[in-house]
Parts: sequence; C-alpha cells; structure tokens
Amino acid sequence: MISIKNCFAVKRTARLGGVSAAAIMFAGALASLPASAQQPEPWQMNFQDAHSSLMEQMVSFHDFLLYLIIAITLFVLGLMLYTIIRFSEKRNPTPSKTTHNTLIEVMWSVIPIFLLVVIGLFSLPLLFDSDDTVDADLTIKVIGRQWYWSYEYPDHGDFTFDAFVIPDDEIKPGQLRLLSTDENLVLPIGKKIRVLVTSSDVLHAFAMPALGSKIDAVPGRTNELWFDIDEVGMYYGQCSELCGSGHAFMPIAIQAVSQAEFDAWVVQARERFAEAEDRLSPRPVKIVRNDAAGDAPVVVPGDTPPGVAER
Ligand SMILES: [Cu+2]
Repeated sequence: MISIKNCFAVKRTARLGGVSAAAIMFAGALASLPASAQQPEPWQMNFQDAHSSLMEQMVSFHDFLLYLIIAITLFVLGLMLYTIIRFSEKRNPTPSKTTHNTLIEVMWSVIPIFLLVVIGLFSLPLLFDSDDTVDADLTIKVIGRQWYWSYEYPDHGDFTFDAFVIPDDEIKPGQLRLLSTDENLVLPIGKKIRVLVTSSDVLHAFAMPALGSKIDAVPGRTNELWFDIDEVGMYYGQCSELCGSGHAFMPIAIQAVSQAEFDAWVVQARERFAEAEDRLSPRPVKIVRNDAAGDAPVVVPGDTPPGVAER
C-alpha cells in the first residue's frame, strides 16, 4: 500500500511547479488584511465563534436550550431532594396509600408538551432555514475522496482543484498542523453560498464549525447546504465521518475574501486550473472486464463506487 505521506509528497511536488506568479501576488495582497481565524483551540470548552447567520441562530438556540435544561434539571433535583428528606422512614413512618392524583398527572403531561412546543417554535424555523438553499449567490461543489477534497466552481467556468493536508514536515509559519491545506477553498464574504457535497469513494462529511455546516458526503448522491461568511479570514474544518486510515488528514480550509478579491482570484484560478487534468490526483477508475473475449481488463476513468477504485 502506498503510504499517505508518499501520496502527499508526490502530489505536492507536482503542484509546486504550477503555482503562478499571480497566485503569489494574490497571497501577498491578502496578508495585509485584518482577518479572523477560526480553528479549534486547546482546552476549548464551547463552540468556535459564529461567522455565518445560521451559526449565530444555532448558538442562540443552543444557549436557550442550555438554560431550559438547567432549569428542568434543578427542578427535578429539588423534587427528589424534597421527597428523600420529607418522606424518609424517620419523618414519615406510616406512608400514605394514595395511588392517583388527577391534577398532578395532567400537569406532568401538559407541562412537558408545552415545553416541547416552545422548543419546536425555535428549532423548526432554524431547521427550515438551514435547508433553504434556493436563491444562492453562488454554488460550489465539494467532493470527498480518500483522503483529500476536490472543489469545483460550476458558476465560474467549472474549474476544479484538489486540496491536500500539509504534511507535518512541510508546515511553514502561519500554517496549522492537520488543518492547513495546499489549496484553500476561496469564497466571498456576505454571499449566500450553496455547497453541493458528494463523495467518489466512501462516506465522508463536510464539517465547518464556525459556519454551522456539517453534512455527509455520500457516494452516488448529492447533499446540499448553505452558509454566508461574515468576515474575511481563514476558517478550518475537518472530515467528520470515519473514512479510512487517512481520515484525520483531510482538513477543509476556507479562505474568505471580499467580492473584489474573489473575482480576482477566480480569474487567475481559471487560468491556473484550466488544464488541470494532468495535475489533478488520480480519480477512481472503473475496471471493465470482457471475459468472453478473453481480453485484459480495460480501465475507464470515471467516478465509480469503492471496491473498484485504484490509485
Ligand atoms: Cu473523509
């Protein structure tokens, strides 16, 4: 088996030759901007800061639920303590034989129903909003592969490229171990971005905590989600579905830029990735057998399910 490290080394070497002067200039121009960077922190106890409108709603909903749960837990704890103390054998030597109390039974049915309805009033609009991908400003396609991500920009000339994790021994200052990638998913801020997510081999999951996004990448089917990004900066996520031995090595790095910078990036990216076929990583291939003729198997390029994949 080819080690993951070797794959990356081959891939990285191929890629370095293709970096154009425009890309370097672009990176230089971005370095001067104030930016947020959303990534996991050591001993982090809560969410990353919210940087999409959906994530802001999710955090509010989460906080509301937390207060509700604390109130319910304290109430039940109080009832239990009262029962334990007030009705102990010492204080209550002759127990009551009461078996029914209509008022209490109605209350312990109606109050939880009421609470669930209140939760539903907040959660259902959020659920519908997160599913509402219509009227997006742009669409991108994300394809999970063992073990890297491919990104496509169908609205901008349909160019495509791969993003690989930076191996530990190639990390440069400013890059993050297991989070930085050789190519970023560059996106404009303040736009409704529809993301189509699929996979070419096994189950992966596209997860971006600061943007409130997580959805499975399923071979043979397309899932979709949307987000908008409120601030220029870097946003890091990871594959969140155990997808094989390289699962920990396929991070997602989103570089959020202004619309003008995005337009400039698209122009140079279209050029850079235009004839990318030879520089893209090997896609899974389909092996067609023609046993009747006794021919050797024919290998046909194309996205095919696992089991027939060959790297
Ligand atoms: Cu994966």
